Amino acid sequence: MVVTNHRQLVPEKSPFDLHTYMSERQNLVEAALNQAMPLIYPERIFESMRYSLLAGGKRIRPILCLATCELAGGTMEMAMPTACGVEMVHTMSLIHDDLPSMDNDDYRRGQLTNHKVFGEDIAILAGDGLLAFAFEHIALQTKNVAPEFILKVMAELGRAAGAKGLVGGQVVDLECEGQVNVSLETLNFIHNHKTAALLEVSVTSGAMLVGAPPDDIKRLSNYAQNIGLAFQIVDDILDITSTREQLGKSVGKDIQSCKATYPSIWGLEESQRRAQQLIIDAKAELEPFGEKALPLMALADFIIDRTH
Ligand code: GRG
Repeated sequence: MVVTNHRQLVPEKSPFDLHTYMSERQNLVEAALNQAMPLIYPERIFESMRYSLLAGGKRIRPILCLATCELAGGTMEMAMPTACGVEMVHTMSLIHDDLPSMDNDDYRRGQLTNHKVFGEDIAILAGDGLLAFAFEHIALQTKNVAPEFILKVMAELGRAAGAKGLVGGQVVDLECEGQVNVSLETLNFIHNHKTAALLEVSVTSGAMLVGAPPDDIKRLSNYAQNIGLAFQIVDDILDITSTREQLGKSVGKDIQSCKATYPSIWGLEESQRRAQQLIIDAKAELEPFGEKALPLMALADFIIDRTH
């Protein structure tokens, strides 16, 4: 723990070259996604799915999945189809989130949103296509992993994506639109489901593929829930403090639409402090894993240090 002049608590940083680690894995994930989704007939839908899937993005979810598989004694090859699967589900959720009937956004990942380029009908179908393909890809392409572990991962991903996860969080978010006095409990429900659920399965699935013991999965799950909430708090902060060029998507929408966010409840400084505390708590869960957890420690730091 580092105490600054302002007596703020700042999580201790890990001695790890995260930049190199992330860019190596980002390149591997890009190549795997590109190969998984070739441009075939009917080209229009594959073009639309590839447009969003290969538009960059930080690839934090697949990188977490690869990291926990290695931590648990597996290889990146074993986890790559699942890593691609979680990124496909994430990308489809962004496409649908941006639709006029949802957030109605024009920019995502530094380019026009899917429906702006391909039309709403194709954008909905691109999301559907990516969601279905994520499961097909995990089932068919995962190698050297026991079938029961693959099945468990697919079940957990289905749960995280559906009404007990992202879909449920999105529904409550839509219900709260335009409402003043959204409670902290409701805000936490929204983000535990909309944001943390997919981060959680990204983290736990890597370890599940090698049959990690329940205690380890529990610790990883606690780590993921903490970084998941911190991730959303930072997202809310960046919507206020960042620019469209930096984020690659529209900014300032939360304030314009009077949306309940963590900074609207706690203020910016307290939101920052709470995000930092969540990162400290997340890293504490990893202590029993020792050196093996260095990448996950550094990824937790990245979540609050990120500028986009
Ligand atoms: C999953 C079946 C299914 C439907 C989708 C629309 C919807 C239901 C849910 C919305 C989920 C959503 C968009 C949550 C926000 C999560 C979030 C913080 C996204 C930003 O993630 P980053 O910063 O983005 O990792 P990049 O572009 O870097 O990947």
